[in-house]
Amino acid sequence: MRELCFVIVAFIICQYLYAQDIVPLKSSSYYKELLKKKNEIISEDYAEMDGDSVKEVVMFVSREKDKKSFLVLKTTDDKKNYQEMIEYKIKEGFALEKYEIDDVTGDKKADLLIWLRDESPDENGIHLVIISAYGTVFKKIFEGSYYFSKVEGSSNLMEKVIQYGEIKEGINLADEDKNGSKEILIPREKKLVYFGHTKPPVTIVYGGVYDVYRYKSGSYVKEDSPKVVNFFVPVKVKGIEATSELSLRPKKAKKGGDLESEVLNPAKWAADGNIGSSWSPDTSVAKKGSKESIRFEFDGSQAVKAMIMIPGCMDTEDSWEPNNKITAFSVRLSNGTESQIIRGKYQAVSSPILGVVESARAETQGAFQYMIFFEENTVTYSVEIIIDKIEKGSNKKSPRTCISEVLFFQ
Ligand SMILES: [Ca+2]
Ligand SMILES: [Ca+2]
Ligand SMILES: [Ca+2]
Repeated sequence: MRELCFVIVAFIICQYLYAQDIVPLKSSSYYKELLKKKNEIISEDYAEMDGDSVKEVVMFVSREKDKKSFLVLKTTDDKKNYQEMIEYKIKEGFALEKYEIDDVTGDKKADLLIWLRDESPDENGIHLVIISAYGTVFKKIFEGSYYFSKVEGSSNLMEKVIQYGEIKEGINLADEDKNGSKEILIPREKKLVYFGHTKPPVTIVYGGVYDVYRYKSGSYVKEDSPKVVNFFVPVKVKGIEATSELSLRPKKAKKGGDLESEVLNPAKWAADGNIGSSWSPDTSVAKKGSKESIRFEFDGSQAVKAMIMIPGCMDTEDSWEPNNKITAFSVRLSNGTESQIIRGKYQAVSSPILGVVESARAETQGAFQYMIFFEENTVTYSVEIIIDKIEKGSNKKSPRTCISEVLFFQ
């Protein structure tokens, strides 16, 4: 019992001596001065921020004229007083949402996260400031804002929004960086299309673009390339068939052999992942009045949200212009529903197609692609593209009709 008492007394003495070592905040002249200047202390936290084993004081104060600030304090060298290492003044028009003391930089030292709200009546914005110690210097290592879209809530009921995935609105801190620091992701834009010709008009959100900030030697730096998130997932094609394939027929049969032709542009080249290879029908064997088509089959019943169709011959840089351009084609699903797409008349599409967007391709001058959006919940075993109309290329002798690549998405 005596020994135990001794230990307890020693412990109390040690505590007292340690407490004597560093002056308590409230008895410091810094604190008295602060109160004298009519500062109101709203909160007071202790955290190790710079790695010297002495905790810093994080204070939230209301200064004169209702101006609020965060202060990070360190003890003076003689440990008899406190000094301000940094002051972050909350900007006019902003209010404190919350603050957090957490390590976001991955160095096991606490950082101060100040979340602010834009108080303007017609704005809904969030603002984040991160204060951290880099070596012995306390500084602001990140400052960024995000404004929530106002469309939500007040959106027109006559319009429909099909959102194929989630865009994380706000300022997102993600544990994605390998060095242990958190990555900051802020949505920059949505990848969307708007079709005004449908009843009701429809907006399809199929992806998002985020600005990415990474912690690099003492500061959060914005990455040059944003993070692009695509909600569409590619669908594998199981089989491809075409009404004909452009072939080279030998003029003479080999002795005793058959007239064997060499296929130049097989159907499978329309979905081989290579823009430079294409399917071409063999128009010389086509029956009069019949249309050429190519049919893509999936591995069973498949949900299809969109497809990209890249027409034109792009095997060489100058093969696009001399060859034929497909200006009208139909898309037929396994249940027989069919819709025709006419270049430049995209409002004329019907079920199962919701809308079409044409965009230029970078490979060759003049080249373009059709991005075709299907109605919601479209399911099919196959997609057939029927060539309805072509515009002859400048090569009058033997122009080809090509489909370079077709991609499907679910
Ligand atoms: Ca410290
Ligand atoms: Ca840290
Ligand atoms: Ca190809």
